[in-house]
Amino acid sequence: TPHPQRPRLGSIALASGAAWVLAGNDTGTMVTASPRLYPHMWSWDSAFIMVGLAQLDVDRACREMETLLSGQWEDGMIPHIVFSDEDGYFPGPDRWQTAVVCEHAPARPHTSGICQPPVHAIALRKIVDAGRRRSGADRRRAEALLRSTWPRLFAWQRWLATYRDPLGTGLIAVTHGWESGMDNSPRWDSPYAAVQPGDDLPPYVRQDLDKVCEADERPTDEEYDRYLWLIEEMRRVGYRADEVVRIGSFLVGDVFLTALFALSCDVLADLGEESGQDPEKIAQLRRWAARSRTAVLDTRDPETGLARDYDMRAHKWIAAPTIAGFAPLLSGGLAPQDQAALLATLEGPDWMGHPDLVAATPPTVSPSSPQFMPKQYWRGPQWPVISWLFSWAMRRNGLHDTAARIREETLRLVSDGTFAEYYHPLTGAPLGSRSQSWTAAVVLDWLY
Ligand code: 9WN
Repeated sequence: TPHPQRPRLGSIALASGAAWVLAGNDTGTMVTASPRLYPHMWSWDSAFIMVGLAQLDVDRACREMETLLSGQWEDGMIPHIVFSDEDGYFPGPDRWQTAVVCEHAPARPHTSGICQPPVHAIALRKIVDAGRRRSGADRRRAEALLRSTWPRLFAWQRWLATYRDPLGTGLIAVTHGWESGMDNSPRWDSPYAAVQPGDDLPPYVRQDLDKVCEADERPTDEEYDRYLWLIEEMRRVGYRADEVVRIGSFLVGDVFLTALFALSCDVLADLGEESGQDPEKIAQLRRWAARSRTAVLDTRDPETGLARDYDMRAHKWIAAPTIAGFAPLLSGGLAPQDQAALLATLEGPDWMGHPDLVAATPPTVSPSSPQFMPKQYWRGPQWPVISWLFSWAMRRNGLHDTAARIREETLRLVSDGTFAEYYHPLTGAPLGSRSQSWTAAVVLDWLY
């Protein structure tokens, strides 16, 4: 192998290391996204964390869901951050001021005012399955969580369908790059280029840079000005969902989030059928799933077959060579020959099969592209959690071989035991935060 110097832990050491990471980041009510860089609960992180916790302790996984939903807004939105009482992350509650300016936001816990990808139905699925595999108290706890949580997750999917489908096609829009979870992906370069921070952007001090090894693993100051400006725009309209979509400088149909929306609608509909929920709501979820699945397929570039985001402000397609191009493999519905072609692209020499990769797992940007930056956050590194998501959805869609390969290769990548946020695809070096909870969580799921 080209990198024999990389340390490697066996499965048992790796699983116990992962359990230690989750225990170490647990405040009692929430497992923070990471110890220093992210001392709060992030929406989509928490879902993956629940997937890991479900393998260790069903009751603890249920409590994580309850903590997340204690921050749900009255209109149904699950906010992208539920804040702990820790300091050390900017922007914090003082900057967001959601409870001050928005009637839908809870007074406590403090929350941010934007959302993140809807992967929570997957977490509920995992908790219910873990509870059912065990017996007695665990099973009852998980079934009770299913009953209490299902209507809340339905309201969350409905919020996205109601406020975030401005074209009415099922292509779900984000109003901030943070909502996509892939903050500085090249996907957002052109829409961000059109965002002009106002002279009246209140001053601020970043707190993230001293918590990673090197500043160039994180977004730039110019990017941060735009991130903060969009929040300022939203704060000024009281985070009203319709107003944000109407006035915000950033409005992009996010094909990756749309695929996850479709997938989650179906997963939630399945759980609804199993637990006797309102048939009309279940049918509604199936309709949303079908419409958004089609919307994902309709974004495909006729030449490459890759799915694309759509800039709803500039009225143009965004063709960046990123992992989001493979969104149809998450939401399904491809014709057999199209599915085979997209899989061949993913496994081919521009992506997982690129000869310089240490581990054959999907990088966030194609290493063959001039935009590829191997150390920079969402501009090239491999993110174990994204690999898990593809692997899980592919198994669900019957793509077992690729799913198994991604699992095996990602486990090899993370066997250094640092549980890093992301990894350098050409050296395997850990990057960003260490002891990142969602990395540990997905490793646990894979090893159980
Ligand atoms: C902003 C917590 C989050 C992840 C995102 C990742 C990063 C935050 C940041 O960390 O975003 O939300 O400060 O960079 O991009 O996907 O949920 O792990």
